[in-house]
Amino acid sequence: MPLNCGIVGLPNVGKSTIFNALTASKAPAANYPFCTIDPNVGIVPVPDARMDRIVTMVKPHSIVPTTMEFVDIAGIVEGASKGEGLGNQFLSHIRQTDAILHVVRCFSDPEVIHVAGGVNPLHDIDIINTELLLADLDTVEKRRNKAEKAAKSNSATAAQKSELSTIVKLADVLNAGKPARTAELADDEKPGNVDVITRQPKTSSSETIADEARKGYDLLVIGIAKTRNPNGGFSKDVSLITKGFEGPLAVIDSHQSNSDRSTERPGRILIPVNGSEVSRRAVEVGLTLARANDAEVTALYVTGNANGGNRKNASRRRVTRRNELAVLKDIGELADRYEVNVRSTTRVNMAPDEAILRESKRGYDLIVLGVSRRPGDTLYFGNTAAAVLDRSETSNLFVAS
Ligand SMILES: Nc1nc2c(ncn2[C@@H]2O[C@H](COP(=O)(O)OP(=O)(O)OP(=O)(O)O)[C@@H](O)[C@H]2O)c(=O)[nH]1
Ligand SMILES: [Mg+2]
Repeated sequence: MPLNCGIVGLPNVGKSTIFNALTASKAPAANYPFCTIDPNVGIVPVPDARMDRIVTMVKPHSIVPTTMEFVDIAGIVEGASKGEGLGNQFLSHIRQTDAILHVVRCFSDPEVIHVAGGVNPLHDIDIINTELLLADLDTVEKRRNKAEKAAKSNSATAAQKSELSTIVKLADVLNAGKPARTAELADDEKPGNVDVITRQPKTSSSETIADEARKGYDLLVIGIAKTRNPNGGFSKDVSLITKGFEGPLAVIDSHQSNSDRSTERPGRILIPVNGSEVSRRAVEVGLTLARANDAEVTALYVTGNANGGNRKNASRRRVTRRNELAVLKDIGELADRYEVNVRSTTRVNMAPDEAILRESKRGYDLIVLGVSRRPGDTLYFGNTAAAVLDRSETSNLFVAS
């Protein structure tokens, strides 16, 4: 669902002018207050450099950028919540939007009328905020009576009780002149259920992504700032986003700071392989990235401890060696198809996580690791992936089918 954004402010401050600039529309914008009465609506595609970059890599058949809807709302004046100007008409239009864009006049132009007497941005901001706050207080007080009766009846449900406690907390902050979003609500107290304007976002961004992901996608790619939990494993946000998503996952654990973003192209990519389906998938993803970034790839063959020095294991080692040759041959053929140069290397007598961590110190920009998801509330890809996540100093991309 595209987001929508309501444009609010005093009359004649330039809301429709900004709306026209944002949406390339021709809504009337003229030098008299209340030029806009019925809201103007415009929908625009949202440009995104990250999407452009993905498009150059995967060359999709169609590209559908997300959109943003702007709603240019009638001007608000002092006393609007009590019926001044266009009164409460504007409120229903603001309540239907996800975000509020507050336009404040800072230009001085004697030709353009200022409804509050003179240009004073701080005072103007205050007028609008106060009107929104008073409108919210009105809404909350209207709901309070009904909520009190419902919560105090013998058959009151938990939802009815939490609605009343939400309303009481909202009324307290609004009466103290603070916006509804400053109320400290418990997890089950949802301001979204009480239709206030100065509200908090209904959910955290991780929950919003998780809700969207559950609708069913063929691949969920997660690239967020905090992927690691300081006590080990993936962060709470990563687990929250992936909870309930059952399809293939790609989790990017970036070790670059924001200021490094311009040099984000990986130049050397390490792909641990062992012949499993998941590691082959990681090879395909790694080769795709390498081709798009003109990067070098090293395939690291890891075998667990089957290569151990025990002489009795000689025949097992021969099987392993055959497996290694078959895997590396397969990668060589894939690399030819992707037109990427691949170097291969093997580390013997070493657990896979040790082998990967040791090799990763040789100046790689990215490790692409094929993994399988294990059941549970927190995201867990097994011991090898956990060790790489906790200890590697390189950025990682975990690819799970
Ligand atoms: N000098 C100057 N004039 C501006 C600027 N922005 C808007 N205006 C003028 O201000 C007047 C009002 O602009 P609108 O965009 O209609 O303002 P509005 O906030 O939509 O007004 P209402 O719909 O009446 O609430 C118009 O004559 C605009 O040309 C600006 O940045 N500088
Ligand atoms: Mg207007």
